[in-house]
Amino acid sequence: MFKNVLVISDNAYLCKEFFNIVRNKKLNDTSFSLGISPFSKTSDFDTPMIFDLKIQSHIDKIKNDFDLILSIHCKQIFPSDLVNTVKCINVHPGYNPINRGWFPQVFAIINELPIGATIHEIDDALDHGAIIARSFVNKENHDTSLSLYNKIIKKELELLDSHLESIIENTYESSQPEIEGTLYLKKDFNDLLKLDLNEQTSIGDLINRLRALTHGDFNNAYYLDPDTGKKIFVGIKLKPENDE
Ligand code: 0FX
Repeated sequence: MFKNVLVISDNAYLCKEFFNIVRNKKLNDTSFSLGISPFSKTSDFDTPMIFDLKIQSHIDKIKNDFDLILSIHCKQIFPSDLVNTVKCINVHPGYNPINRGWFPQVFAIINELPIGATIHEIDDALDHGAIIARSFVNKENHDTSLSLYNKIIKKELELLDSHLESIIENTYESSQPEIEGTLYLKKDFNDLLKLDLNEQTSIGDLINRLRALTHGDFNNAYYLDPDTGKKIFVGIKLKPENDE
């Protein structure tokens, strides 16, 4: 049974929902603390500690004070020293090993792959360790990055709700990913953003690219205005008939 859990995150919404799950479960023998990265806004979180995983004294403090680290969208890479000393578990917004890495729903739309959410042990590679729980979400042809992301976040919280006790009690079963899968990085996302006005493509591929890059108010896809050289941001609106 783990007694001192560090929840480390850079996602305020998921943190809030996670601590609601913890409160509802009345896990009285375990204490949960919150840590965030130095680049996250402290005021978005409820009294967090700040941990920079590049600073050895911060890593040593974590190793000393906690017996389980739960990463819920923490944007820092976990150093080997940490993952090989303390049990580290990650909640990933993709179905491992199909959708490893950065903004997985974007690549699931572009590459027409299924997607879901995964809870897994952290090892030395990204989104790679033994799988504790995973589940697909219903990806539809009119999903944008945002609508698909919302389904995945909901699924992550469902998985946490149903597996938290077995994780805390250290009684969960896990299995190794079947294959290595594909790992997408931030650079792969950035490489998708600029649209070449002269590129020949199918309407299907163009719609997929635009829905993969449409995420609320984010200025993602753009082309350069041939007259002014200015970036013109592009998004797409999709609505199935009879959908309100
Ligand atoms: O916290 P998170 O939802 O997740 C990201 C990675 O996708 C994930 O693999 C990693 N484990 C985690 C630590 O960080 O990221 P976010 O809150 O920065 O962005 C949420 C979504 O917003 C993202 O999936 C796509 C969209 N987005 C975000 C940014 C910053 C955009 O479409 N454009 C952007 O510039």
